[in-house]
Amino acid sequence: MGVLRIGHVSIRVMDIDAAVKHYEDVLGLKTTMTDDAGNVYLKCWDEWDKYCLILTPSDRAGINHVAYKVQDDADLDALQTRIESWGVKTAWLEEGHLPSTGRMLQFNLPSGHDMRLYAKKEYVGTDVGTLNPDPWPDGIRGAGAHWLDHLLLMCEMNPEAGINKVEENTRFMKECLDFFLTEQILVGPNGDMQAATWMARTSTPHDIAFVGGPVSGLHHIAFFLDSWHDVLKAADVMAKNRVKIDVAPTRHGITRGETIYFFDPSGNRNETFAGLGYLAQPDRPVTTWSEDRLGSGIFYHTGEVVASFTDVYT
Ligand code: M3P
Ligand code: FE
Repeated sequence: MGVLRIGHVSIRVMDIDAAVKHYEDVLGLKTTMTDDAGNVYLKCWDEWDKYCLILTPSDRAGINHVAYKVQDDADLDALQTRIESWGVKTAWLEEGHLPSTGRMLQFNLPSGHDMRLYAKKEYVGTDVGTLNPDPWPDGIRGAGAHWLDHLLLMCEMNPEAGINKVEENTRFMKECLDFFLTEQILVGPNGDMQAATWMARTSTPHDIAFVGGPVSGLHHIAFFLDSWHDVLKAADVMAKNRVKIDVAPTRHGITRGETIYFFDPSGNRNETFAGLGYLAQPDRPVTTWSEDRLGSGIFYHTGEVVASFTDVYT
């Protein structure tokens, strides 16, 4: 009951044709629908609901909203009560507000990000089906991403002014949506300030992450790959397609994930992420990264944070 997983993310792109080409040819998503406003809806081959990504034509990059799927329609009413009593206003977006999608409960995270919950989205099935399926379908393109895995939101953090939206979001996700904390970076003179958190509802190390920064925004959306080899192959696909790679294949200490960071043509950061890391459970002890070792948490091999990695986001 409650939140199942990340359902979709809606992002802004400046050149819709270039964006569709990127998400189809490089990541391997397929367009499943377009609408009159020019939005394009796409899904990965291993997903069964109609879309996980909405591309919206705009004059700037960044995130419009992220939506999580809940199990039952009645969960939305129960969660509304909890969210409102926590002190966050909610609104209903009626069925059909987004095509092929049931009613959505809309609210803003303490960091200001637009988040939605929904229970219904049109079922279209995976590309391998459900009867005696092959392990992967014919016609896989590009990196062949399996599914939208997580996103990382940059949240305003200004300790001198007493502002830490990472901590507020983390508390909100735990107290209202039953996410649990898997990992955190603690900083400050007493080492007790959350500068970043990773949280889960599934059994993977994160379904959402928050990192503190000067302003709120989108750091990246991540797509799941099966193996380290698939990550390496994805980098080859990116090189072939002249994609701007931000961080070449490496490993995170945090989550143990194998990763590449790169940009879509509008400058939205993407990640291809492999490895289930460990069995994430609500009673698993939380992993903490201290300020002096946070570089190893982010990039385990070099142990060094690249400035552009945390400074550049949309
Ligand atoms: C991940 C991940 C940052 C760390 C990012 C980690 C932005 O993206 O998937 O574990 O500091
Ligand atoms: Fe990530």
